[in-house]
Amino acid sequence: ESLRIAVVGAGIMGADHIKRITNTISGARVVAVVEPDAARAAAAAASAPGSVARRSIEESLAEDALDAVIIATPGPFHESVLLPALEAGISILCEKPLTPDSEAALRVIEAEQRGDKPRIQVGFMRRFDPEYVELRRLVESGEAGQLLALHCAHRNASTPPGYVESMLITDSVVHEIDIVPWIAGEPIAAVEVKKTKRNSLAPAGLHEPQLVLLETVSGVLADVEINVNAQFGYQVTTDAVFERGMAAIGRTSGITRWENGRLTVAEHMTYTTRFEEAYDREVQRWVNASRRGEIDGPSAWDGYRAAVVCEAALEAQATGRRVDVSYADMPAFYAG
Ligand code: ISE
Repeated sequence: ESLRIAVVGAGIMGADHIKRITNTISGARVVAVVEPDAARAAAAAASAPGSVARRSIEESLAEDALDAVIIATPGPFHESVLLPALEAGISILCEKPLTPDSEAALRVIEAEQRGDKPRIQVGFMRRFDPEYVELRRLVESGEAGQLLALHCAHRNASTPPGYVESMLITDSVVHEIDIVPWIAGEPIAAVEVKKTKRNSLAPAGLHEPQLVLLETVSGVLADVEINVNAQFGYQVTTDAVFERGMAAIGRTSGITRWENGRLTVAEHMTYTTRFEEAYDREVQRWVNASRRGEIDGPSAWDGYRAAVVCEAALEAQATGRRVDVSYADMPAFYAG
């Protein structure tokens, strides 16, 4: 029996996951698409033969025999889907961020702990990108000595309508906020934000690029250039500085062409292609784990920790000060 999934939200990410599950992933099918925009809902349901369009998660839970849900709405709308899905005891893949703030994240964690085991996996897909996995292994192996610093660049061609300054942190840098402690093997202890000279091509009210400095408990510093109106394309790179050498991931590796006196290499334009392999691996592993009633990736606790760091980063962004980060104690529920 294949995993019967409802996809909530048929925007860029929801539509991408629907296609992925229908065409690439084995052992799962989309049975319902929950999307209030009728045109989007119809287009999405058409790309998943046999699925129906629903207006709310409640309606889908009542009408469809669901084993699982993928939540791909914007972050502020996650909690209202997470809570009924937890109540129903189905498997959950929740796109990042779990919730934009830590209070909501704690409510979700409390609700999850009323069940017998973790059901929520958070969509921090970079953990499934082959190069990130290699970098993590290099740190763990100690082969290059200790990790000392990370230089991260997070560049988007442009921002969608409605993208405001706080989203630099809660929507974009949240990826580095998850992946830096994962690479370093220890949590973030403090954060600082500096604004560099403003790109006049950014929409009104958005002062960026910004430099976000994440500091881990042992003092590894990660500087993140968040630069989301970079025009040229989509680029996410990490340079790692070790005691004995360096490592770099995320370099442009598309087709190389020589013509008209120029040398060009194709660059990605957006995350759905840059991280395609990561998304495919993430969703396949989540499907496989869901069929055993488990998760296989970042948990709601990771989502909570990211929300805590995001809050500190928003304060640092607003005040220009260095802000310390402290977390609640991890419940034993999440220790496995
Ligand atoms: C978007 O929501 C993502 O998650 C992308 O990975 C990120 O690069 C982009 O900045 C976000 O807006």
